[in-house]
Parts: sequence; C-alpha cells; structure tokens
Amino acid sequence: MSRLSEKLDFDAVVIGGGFSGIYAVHRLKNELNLDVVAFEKGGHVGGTWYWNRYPGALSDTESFVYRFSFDKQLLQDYSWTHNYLTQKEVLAYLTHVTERFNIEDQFKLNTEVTKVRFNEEESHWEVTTNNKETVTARFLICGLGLLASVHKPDLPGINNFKGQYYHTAQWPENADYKGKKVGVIGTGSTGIQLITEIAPDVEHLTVFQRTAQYTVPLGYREQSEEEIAEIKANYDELWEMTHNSVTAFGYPDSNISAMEVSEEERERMFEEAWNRGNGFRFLSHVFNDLSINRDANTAAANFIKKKIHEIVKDPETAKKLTPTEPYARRPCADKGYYETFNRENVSLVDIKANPILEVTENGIRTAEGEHELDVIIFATGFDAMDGNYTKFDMIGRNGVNLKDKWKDGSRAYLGIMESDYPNMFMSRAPLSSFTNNPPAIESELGWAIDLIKHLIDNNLTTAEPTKETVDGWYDLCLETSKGTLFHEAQSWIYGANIPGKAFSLRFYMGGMGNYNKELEKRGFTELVFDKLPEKSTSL
Ligand code: FAD
Ligand code: NA7
Repeated sequence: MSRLSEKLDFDAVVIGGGFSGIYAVHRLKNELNLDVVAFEKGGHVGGTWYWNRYPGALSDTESFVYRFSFDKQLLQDYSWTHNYLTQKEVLAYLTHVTERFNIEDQFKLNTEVTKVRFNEEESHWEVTTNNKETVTARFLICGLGLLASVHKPDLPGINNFKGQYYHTAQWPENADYKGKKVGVIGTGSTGIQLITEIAPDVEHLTVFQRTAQYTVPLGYREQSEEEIAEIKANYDELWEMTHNSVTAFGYPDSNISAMEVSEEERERMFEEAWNRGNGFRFLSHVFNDLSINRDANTAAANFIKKKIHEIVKDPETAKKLTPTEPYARRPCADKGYYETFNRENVSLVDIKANPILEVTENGIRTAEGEHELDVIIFATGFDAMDGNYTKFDMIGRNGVNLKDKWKDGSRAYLGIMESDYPNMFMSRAPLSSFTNNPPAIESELGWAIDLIKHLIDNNLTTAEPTKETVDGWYDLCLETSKGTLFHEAQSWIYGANIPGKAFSLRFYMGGMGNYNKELEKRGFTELVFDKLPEKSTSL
C-alpha cells in the first residue's frame, strides 16, 4: 500500500469502532488499498455492543439481518442459534469480522477524538485525540453512533447516594445488583429488556416510569439448523428484498391497510402478530399504515392496551402501564415485560404524577415519600443522532463549528455529508434512513467510499454539498415525514427526550428502498468538486 500523499499521516481517519467504523475500515483498506487509522474511545471494537453490557441486552432486529451483507462467504460461515442476538453474540460477531478481514491493527482503542479541523489551505483534515496527538488525512469518516451519546439526567442529590449507580450503556464490571433493592429509571426499549431480565434476581425492584410504553412479545426462540440452512440458501433473494423494502428488517412490505379489513380480521391479524413476536413486524409488517393512519394506529394501540389489562393483575398498575400517546415511538419488544409487574418484588412508580424530588443517601424521594434503594440504574437513553457530533469541536470551512451549525436542528445531505465539511462522511447521522441499521450503514458508507474512489480516480481534491443541496435533502425528508405520527410521541426520534434540544426531524422516512434509489439517482451529481493542481498528481 502506498499513501496518496507522503505529506499526510494517513489517507483516511475513521472515528468509531462499531458496525460503521468496521465497515469503513474494511472497504478503505482492503478494497481501496488506503492507509487508514481508526480511533475508538472504548476498550474494544463493537460500538453499541461493547458499551451496552446490561443484563438482557439484545438486538431486536432478527439475527439473519442484524449483520453485514457485503460478503457472501461471511454470511454462510458465521451462524447463529436463536432468532435474536444477545449483546455478547453481536460483540463476538463484530470481533470476528475485524479479525477475518485483517483490520484489527487499524483500530487505536481507548482513544477519543477531541477535535477535528479542516485545513483549508492544504485541503486535509487534522484529527486530535485525547493523547494530545494530531494526525492529518485527506478523508474523514465518522461512525460516532446514532444511539451512543449517553443521556444521564442530573438528579439532585445523586452524589449523596451511598449505593452504586450507573447507566445501562456504561455498565460497570463490578455491577452488584443481585439480591439488592434496585431502582430503575426509564422504561424505553433498554429499560424494558433490563427490568424483565433482572426482576427475578433482585430483592425488590422499583421501576420509575415517566412515560408508559407499548411493547409486544419478542418471540425469542431457538432456530433449527434446517431453518438457518434455508435462510442461508436464500440469502441473495432475502437481501435483495431487504435492501428494497421500507424498513430493511428482513420482511417484505405489507400492502394491507388496517382499516380496509373488518374489525374481526384486524383483531385476528394483531393476535397472530402478537403471538409470532417482534416489535417492528407488529408495527409495520402486518399492516402498512399503522404509522400514518390515525385510526389504524389507534386500533393497534387499543389492542396492546387490552393486552396490558388482561396480563397485569393489579388494575391500578395496569392503568399506570397503559400508554396515552399514539403508538409512534421506536417499537419495543419484550420477553414478558407486563407480566413482570405481577411479581411480588416489583413495584411501579409513575413519576409524571409523582415526580422524583431528590436522591437521598438511601434512595429516591418522590412527592409520595422515600423509596429505599441499594442500587440505581439509569435506563434513560441517549442524546440520539447528533449527540456525539456536537460534543467536541468539529471545525469545517471558515472556522464553522458543527455544534453551532446544528444548534437549531441537525441535518446532513443524504444523512452523510454537511456543507462546509469537505471530504467528511458520516454514518447514521441526521436525515439518514429510519430503518434497520446494518443495511443502512452499508448503503451510506458504500456511497461515501465509492465517492472517495471517484475523487482519487479523477484526481479531485475535495467533494462537498452546498447549503442549498443539504436544505433540498431536508425538504425531501420533510415530505417523506408528512402524515407520519412519530412527531406526536415525545421520543429521541425528534430529539424530544433531551431537555433544551431542538425538536426537529432527524430521519429520512421514505424507506430503505427509496433511499437506495435516491443514492443511485443522484450519484455525485449534486456535489461541488475541487480539482488537484495540474502540476501535481498527489496532494
Ligand atoms: P455505534 O455502534 O454506536 O459505534 C459508535 C462508536 O463510536 C462507539 O463505540 C463510540 O465509543 C465511538 N465514538 C463516538 N465518539 C467518539 C470519539 N469522539 N472518539 C472516539 N470514538 C468515538 N439497531 C438495529 O438496527 N437493531 C437493533 O436491534 C438495535 N438494538 C439496539 C440496542 C441497544 C441497546 C442500542 C443502544 C442500540 C441498538 N441499535 C439497534 C442501534 C445500534 O446503535 C446500531 O444498530 C449499530 O450498532 C450502530 O453502529 P455504529 O457503528 O453506527 O455506531
Ligand atoms: P429511550 O427509548 O430514550 O428511553 C429512555 C427512558 O428513560 C424513557 O422511559 C424516558 O422517559 C426515561 N427518561 C429519560 N430521561 C428521564 C428523566 N430525566 N427522568 C425520568 N425518566 C427519564 O432510551 P433506550 O435506551 O430505552 O432506547 C434507545 C434506543 O436504544 C432504542 O430505540 C433502541 O434502538 C436501543 P420518557 O419516555 O422520555 O418520558
């Protein structure tokens, strides 16, 4: 491998060691033959699956599509046992991928990027780390994670608490909750997994719920060798369908409207989906309009509400667990969440009605009184999509800082590039597709890496979108979100979970298939290019 320019330290710097960083490094190194370094602040590759080591952590995309599709042999060789992957299993898979494609050495672990700056005179990136080292490179690829910037609310008095407290995405090695009085704050997808898993192991579990959630059974089960062999034999068709579908979760799009069938048929189909399991399938596979038609959404919501009242024995608890919002967050799925509240050792506190006043030495005090606790677990989610991009200085042209540029809402052209940031490519950034993540990562970074190749092959220095181009993409995203109900729920999808954060659309809602068509249709035609000086063939 020869470097594009001997004046620079690397051809490309990648930030992040999750699915995105691993995919980027593999293609840049093994296909484009570039000199790449990747910085990861964690102690291991894996990203989400390195950090989220809480009990019950599980991917709820089905196993056969929660993986890369780029290598047919990898798809055949690397198997699974159940229809969903545990945190440990995803971590093992990602570790295998880095070893298999010989890219472990590219990852510099325990290394946090603290500043990036585009050097306009020299048209390259300068990347500074917590080791006070600054390296230069022509291309910058950011896979900082869409759900990776931890949101841990500052509760008054937390420093006085005598017991352990931690966030689910910063799960400590010495977490000691078994046989203890445990409080969990947060009932999103993570809280639901955690609460269900740990309830049998603790003396008492107090769940502090701010917003009640809709959740359906996951349907976790072993998959037979025959079933797995059949999937592997049909992988070409399955991926083709997945990349062209709306959700990219590995099932074909539904063409049935919930309101076109009789009420009886609708209930039967909901029941079937409930028994089969999977939150995404419940929301988008049975019917095609639960997220866009209010009546259809209400019908699904009412079905789940009815289940809550059937499952939960104490009517008061059932009432507290019953959501009041539309069914319009990222769908949750569980291994017996509502049933958990029938346990003698589990109690539910509605902190909207009865807010947390402070953390004391011995527990949490709400308006109703003190809840004695040995351990407090924050399952309070993430500053999603842009949280990791606005944490440190990302300086583009004319000294612009991304945190200022994104103050009133974050946007990126195709969810990949921002104006004033030449040769910087992001994965799962604002205005990327609202879909299963691995296929989306391959689409976005696939486009970005093809663009890098295009620049090199054509002796071009930089590529970037104009502000108008970025705004044009945002307008299309707005168009795709029209009529959807997601903005009515106060969740991370619009940034509503973070106090003071701009409430704005952060996804392209047109589906994976249409997103891929946009990439293909536009190619690189909307970008502005800068050419290398004639006299030189390298920077
Ligand atoms: P991440 O895996 O988040 O990796 C980003 C990495 O960047 C992190 O390791 C972080 O340490 C590093 N980083 C960030 N900033 C810096 C910096 N300044 N310097 C150095 N390193 C930095 N998605 C699905 O599609 N299906 C699922 O079932 C699913 N389940 C999930 C369950 C949980 C509990 C969570 C939290 C997320 C889940 N997701 C799921 C979303 C998941 O984040 C993506 O599927 C995928 O793992 C994202 O990969 P990534 O590489 O883009 O980001
Ligand atoms: P979520 O879905 O954002 O859930 C976080 C939960 O924490 C949710 O119940 C929040 O209540 C609650 N929360 C957040 N801040 C507070 C404060 N200050 N006080 C009390 N309760 C609070 O995060 P998850 O980790 O569960 O899931 C995120 C994604 O990761 C998920 O979609 C999967 O893809 C994996 P709220 O609902 O805001 O009232």
